[in-house]
Amino acid sequence: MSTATHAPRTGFADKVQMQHRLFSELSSMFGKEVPLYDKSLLVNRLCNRAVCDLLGLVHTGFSIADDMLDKTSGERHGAIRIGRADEYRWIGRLFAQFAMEPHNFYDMTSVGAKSQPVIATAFRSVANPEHRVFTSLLMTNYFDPSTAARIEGLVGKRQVFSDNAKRLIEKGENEGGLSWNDAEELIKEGTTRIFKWTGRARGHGLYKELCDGGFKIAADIACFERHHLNHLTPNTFCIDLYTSAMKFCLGEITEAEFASRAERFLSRMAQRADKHTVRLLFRHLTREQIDGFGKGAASAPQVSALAKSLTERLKQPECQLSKLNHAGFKDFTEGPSEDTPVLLRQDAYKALTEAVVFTEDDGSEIKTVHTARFGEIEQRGYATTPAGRAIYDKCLSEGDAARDKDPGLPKRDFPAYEALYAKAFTPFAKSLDALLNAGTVYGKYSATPKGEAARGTIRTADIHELVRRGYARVDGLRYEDFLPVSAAGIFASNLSQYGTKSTAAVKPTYTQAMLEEILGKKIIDADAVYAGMQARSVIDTYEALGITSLVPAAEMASLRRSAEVADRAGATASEASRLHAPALAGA
Ligand code: OOG
Ligand code: NI
Repeated sequence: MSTATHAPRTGFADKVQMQHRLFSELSSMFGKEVPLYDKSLLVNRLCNRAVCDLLGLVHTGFSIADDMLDKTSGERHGAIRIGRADEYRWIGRLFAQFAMEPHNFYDMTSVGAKSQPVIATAFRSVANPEHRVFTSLLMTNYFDPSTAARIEGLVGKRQVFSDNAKRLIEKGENEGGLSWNDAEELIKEGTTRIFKWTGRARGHGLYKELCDGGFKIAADIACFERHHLNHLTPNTFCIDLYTSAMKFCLGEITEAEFASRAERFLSRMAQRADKHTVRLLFRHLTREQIDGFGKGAASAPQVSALAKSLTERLKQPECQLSKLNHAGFKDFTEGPSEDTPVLLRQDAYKALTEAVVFTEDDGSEIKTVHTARFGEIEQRGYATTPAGRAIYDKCLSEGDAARDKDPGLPKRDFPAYEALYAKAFTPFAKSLDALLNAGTVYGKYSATPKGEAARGTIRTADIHELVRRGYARVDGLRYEDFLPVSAAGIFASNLSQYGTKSTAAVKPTYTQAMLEEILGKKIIDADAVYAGMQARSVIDTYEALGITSLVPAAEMASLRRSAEVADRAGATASEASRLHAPALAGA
């Protein structure tokens, strides 16, 4: 397995900085392709600014400059869908040049009614990722042999990676990096060719058959000429505020309704946003900076004023989105309930209907439309342990079932819907400390000066007790990946099309090993890395406090085994270097 070696060597561009440049350029490309996306970034920035103003009241001394706000709001994930195994391997090699490695295997062919004919992994940095790309591969043997052959015939003819792009990737591999000139050229290959939407397609007959059969995803892959970005998802500090703002700007809810929601969301944020929340949202701030903030408060009139001023700002002409091409916003947010800060919450405006031109084999052209690309938003919470994930899965299915009984509720009475959905998630603790104590999320521990001063007198190695006594402190680990079920929901709900069954005589079984073979490298198990990061931090804390001898040998050995997984993947190094790297990501 390759490790994430992105320390800048002489003459080479830093791979993480290259990654920021790539995503900044992809965002500009996508903003030109999809005006609604471009405008939604402005809505996101205005909402995030309102959240920051609120946090400045609650935590005195907290403030965020515009460039930092843009950088933090500018974290993104993209989604692409690939048609051929050899293309998939090139994609893996391309992302490796940007220090992005495959994390987790997602078998979308076996998620029940939401199944799709694709398997996937997500490319991201191992340590402190800011960007990710969910990358699917179409499985043609999910289909009957004749459809499979027709799909293969179409995708077999295209060349997505130019010879120049391949040459640059090979150069980067052979030499261990790229100069900034080469890096910029490779980024340009991405934004002018590999990920670009051209609106040109082939095989209209197959296209229609696939769409009519419920396989819009397959049609989106098989008939188009590039790995066009399906969506590019920015990061929000308060997804409820953002989604309501989008609904207001799209004309789906009234100004009065938005203003009242904004007030409600901001005031509950004021109550809940403790120092851990600030740490989760703003990872460029050090623990010391956050500890230095004073305890303030946001009074009801202050919250109300913030909500009013945000409402006014959203009324500017730039935020009038209803005139743009759109298909409305989803009715509810995917993921945990709004009061449960784990994993991630996602929402979206629905897939747009865009003009396309099919060129047929005889050279004739068919002008029609295609509906695939949508606009997503996300807010990330803490990474769950396997125990936490099991609780999540159970809560999710209860929440889904409750919603399915009254699908009109989110639109009819949003607060009632929120309460109904939150009820399903009551088994989850709501604060970081409670989540950690319950063993449902991962944390990163460190010794405090008070703990170091107490060396020699400490009689417990219970990590939670050490935190309670002030000898250690903890940060939550942010969840950096995707959810198979939520990802399937994302595929399905934005297309107004549910999943589809295999049309092969027997549905094939797909494994992680198959995708690793295609990639030519191992896929990193993200859960093992989260567990390893926690284990490494616990070991370091014990050592700093001089209490390693209090820990049973078997437990210590198991911690070390776990920590080695994270060390090997490169997840426990280089945090300091990243945090001090200059910000390059644009809006
Ligand atoms: C990818 C869907 C997965 C997410 O956010 O869960 C995804 C796709 O639509 O191609 O992006
Ligand atoms: Ni997505």
